[in-house]
Amino acid sequence: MPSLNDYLDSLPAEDVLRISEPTDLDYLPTALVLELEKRKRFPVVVVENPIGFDAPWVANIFSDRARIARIAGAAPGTGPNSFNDVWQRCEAHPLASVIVPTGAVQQVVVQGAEVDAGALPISRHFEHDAGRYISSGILICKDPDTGVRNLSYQRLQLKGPDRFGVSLHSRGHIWEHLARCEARGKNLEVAILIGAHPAIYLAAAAKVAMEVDEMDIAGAMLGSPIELVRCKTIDVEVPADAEYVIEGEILAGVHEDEGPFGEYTGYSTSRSTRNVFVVKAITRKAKPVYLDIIPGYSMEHLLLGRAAKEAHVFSRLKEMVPNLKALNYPRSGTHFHAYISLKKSAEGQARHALMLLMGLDNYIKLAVAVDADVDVFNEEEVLWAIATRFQADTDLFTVPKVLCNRLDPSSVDGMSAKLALDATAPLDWDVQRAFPPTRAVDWAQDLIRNRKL
Ligand SMILES: Cc1cc2nc3c(=O)[nH]c(=O)nc-3n(C[C@H](O)[C@H](O)[C@H](O)COP(=O)(O)O)c2cc1C
Ligand SMILES: [Mn+2]
Repeated sequence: MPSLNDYLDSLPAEDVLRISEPTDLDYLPTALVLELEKRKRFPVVVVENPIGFDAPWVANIFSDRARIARIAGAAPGTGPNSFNDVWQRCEAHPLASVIVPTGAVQQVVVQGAEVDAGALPISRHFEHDAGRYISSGILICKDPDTGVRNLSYQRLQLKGPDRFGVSLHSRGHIWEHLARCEARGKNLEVAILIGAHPAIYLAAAAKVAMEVDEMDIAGAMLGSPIELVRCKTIDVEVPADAEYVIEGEILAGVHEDEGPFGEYTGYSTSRSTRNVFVVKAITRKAKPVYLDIIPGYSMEHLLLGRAAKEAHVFSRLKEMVPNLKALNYPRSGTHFHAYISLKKSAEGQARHALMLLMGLDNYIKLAVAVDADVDVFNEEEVLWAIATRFQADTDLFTVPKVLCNRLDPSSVDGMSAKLALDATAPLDWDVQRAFPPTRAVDWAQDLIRNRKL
């Protein structure tokens, strides 16, 4: 089973920015990644010698769509064998993981009074963050009723050698598991996975049915079952080749202040379920690599959060709208805007698609439909379609007071208004786009290629 190191070794050298001089993990790597983003550069960043820690630190793996496609074994773009195609296959045919007796993740085991979570190279990201945060921890737990495993991300604020604050603000499956445990007066056993093959990270970000184990989707993506080992102190299994695992429990009925933390909206927020995770053991490889995810409004946080969702929503929507071409959640909308293109075959179809889209994902506040000749991944083209194929008195509709994501600072009582724009042209439109003829475009493309322009 490939590990994080196997993945890093597979990257072309030009995709990786290595920093070998001793570097402070507080704020510096986050600032570097965000400055690179402004310059449209998205390398994987490796801090080889973080000051005060004895393990290398890596981030920014998920900041590039083509890289995400390669992780899943998919081709870049929206053509055949695209990420959406591969994701759909893996979701339809998950591969059950297997339990093995030993794993590299347990080469070093620290328990009891020896536990010191602060010794992990956990960075500080944003100025107003309450402290050092694990933003890349995959929380693995089991439904106390069915035993079905769940993987999801929850931010973890380091509070002491064996204590973290944690926010289950998305009200996801782990929130439900905890509620079920609390009803029985029990804590929820959780293993925090830090560092594994990025396919496991892509799968953990998926919102699939509660009966589906995200680990099995990762297995399908890698084409072989994920090998798991049993944790030392809790009844949870973790990838045998992981870098670090923190074993412990989320306490039933205990709440403490947590946050603020820089969230994907681009704002610092204290909104939190204020839960508490207590560490029982830390296991790791003899030479681990710490994987971080730059949080906030960073490209990797947004792309990781949306890759599987986009594929899932796209395939659900295409079941109802077969002539759907593409779906993009543009970065500018954090997770609140979505653009679709379709080859309309009947008037009213775009509006039908927009209603379905907003129904499939309650985060969406603005949905825009354009014709198939418009590239939804190019935001300027989408705005051009709005400029030239859309009239605000007839081509939009709004729905007031619908369930939304509470991290939207403009939302009111967990609700927001939904806005849909139909920027498709009428079917009988006789307006021609102005393009040079194909032979001229071919000539220009050849010249650019030959002169390496
Ligand atoms: C990098 C990253 C960080 C996240 N942080 C949190 C968090 O702090 N709290 C939370 O409730 N959800 C967070 N999420 C969202 C959930 O982890 C995500 O929606 C997940 O797919 C939910 O899984 P589930 O459907 O199994 O509940 C985060 C997602 C990503 C990609
Ligand atoms: Mn789940």
